[in-house]
Amino acid sequence: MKETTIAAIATAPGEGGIAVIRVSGTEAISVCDRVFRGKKALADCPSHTLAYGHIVQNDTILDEVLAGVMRAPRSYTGEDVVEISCHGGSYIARSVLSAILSSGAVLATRGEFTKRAFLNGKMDLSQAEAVIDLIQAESDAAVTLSVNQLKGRLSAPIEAIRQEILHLAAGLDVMADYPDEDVEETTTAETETTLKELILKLKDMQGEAEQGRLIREGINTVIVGKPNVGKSSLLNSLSGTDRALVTQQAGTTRDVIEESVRLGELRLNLFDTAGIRNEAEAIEEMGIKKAKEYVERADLVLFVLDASKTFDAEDEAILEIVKNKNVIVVLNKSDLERTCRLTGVAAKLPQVVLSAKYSEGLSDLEEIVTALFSLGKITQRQDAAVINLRHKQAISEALSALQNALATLGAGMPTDLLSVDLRIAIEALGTIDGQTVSEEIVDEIFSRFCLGK
Ligand SMILES: Nc1nc2c(ncn2[C@@H]2O[C@H](COP(=O)(O)OP(=O)(O)OP(=O)(O)O)[C@@H](O)[C@H]2O)c(=O)[nH]1
Ligand SMILES: [Mg+2]
Repeated sequence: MKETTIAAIATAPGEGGIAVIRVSGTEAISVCDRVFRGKKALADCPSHTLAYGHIVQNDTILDEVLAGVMRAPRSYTGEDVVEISCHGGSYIARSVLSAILSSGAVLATRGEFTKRAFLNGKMDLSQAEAVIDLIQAESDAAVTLSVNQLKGRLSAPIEAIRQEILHLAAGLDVMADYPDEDVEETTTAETETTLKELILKLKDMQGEAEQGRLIREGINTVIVGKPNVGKSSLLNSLSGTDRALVTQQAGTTRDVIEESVRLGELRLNLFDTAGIRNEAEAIEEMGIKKAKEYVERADLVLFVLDASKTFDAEDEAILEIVKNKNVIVVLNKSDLERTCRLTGVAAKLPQVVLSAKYSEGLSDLEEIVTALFSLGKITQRQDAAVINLRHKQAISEALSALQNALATLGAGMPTDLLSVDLRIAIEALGTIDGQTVSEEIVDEIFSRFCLGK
């Protein structure tokens, strides 16, 4: 089937110095030549050169442009590509695009340029996903991680692991097919060692993935504590807003308030909750129930105490709710005289002394959060790659298949059973760079792109 030639405006909508119309496909150059008037035809221009000229439709000059010609396969999509830079402003860009469409191109769908790049082998699927992440990245660290993924830092190690499993599976197949032959035997002990190594490697990648998620999507941080300790003040102080209502009255916050804030290199998705106390009114009870639900899904809990009050049984009760989480004890109201003494489990938790009201000590909090998630390491590591939910699922699928294989081996079961597990792992890892991924998933991924990319 002959691929169509596609075109779209590649630059952001709105006013701008220039706008770029990108055209890709076997007919890209001839389609553009039908409306381009320059010293010579684009068909006669060498690859990777710019030609000056005009876009003309029905004898009317639409705009003065520069057209860049990139011949296959040395282009973004791997096909012939023409990029026409015209004057900015959506009216001009749209009329140039419309001229190109009427001379034979069709409008590109979302992500179609990048999808073609993938289908033509210019990048693998995880690299294509990195393009989306890069467009949507919000922090420097997230940009670095996406660029790494774009360079193939994720697919290369995954592919290496996949190859090792393939090798292992092939060895087992040989043994199954020629049980009596004196072929080089993969011994059970060797297989076991290899499996264990592979499992460790995948677990490592999972850990890295988790950190990648925290950097890109932010750390889900729930602020809990007794009423009136300054939870809402902390949210306001960290976000530099008056988003949450602060009063001297205990029980001010009734519903969960959410605000995303930057803390140095990190992004925290903060959730301010209702103060937790034993003798709460019915309406407060609902808020408290919600607070507990949020704690369950939290990556981090900021347990706020009033440093000028004593640590009591109610605080102990809250600690009981959050104890399985990453908890930082925030001793707030450091401007007042300190009477709070932490005892027992609480004394062993990481703690920070600060004043939410006067925004003092916030950088100490940043330091502790960074240390707790060892994110300092990952933001500085230039070779780390971000892993999205799809990659994560593929890795866990492969991981549990390998663990099954190990168990099968341990139970002394026949090796062909092992092969089944290995195939599952190979299949799962192959979906990461798109070797074994279904068309549906490919379409879903590219539909997340913006037009013209
Ligand atoms: N002195 C001092 N007062 C503070 C500080 N932080 C908060 N406060 C005061 O403590 C009171 C309660 O603050 P909030 O932020 O509303 O406390 P909360 O924990 O959200 O309270 P609830 O929503 O009722 O659970 C207010 O009067 C704040 O001004 C601080 O660092 N120092
Ligand atoms: Mg509050």
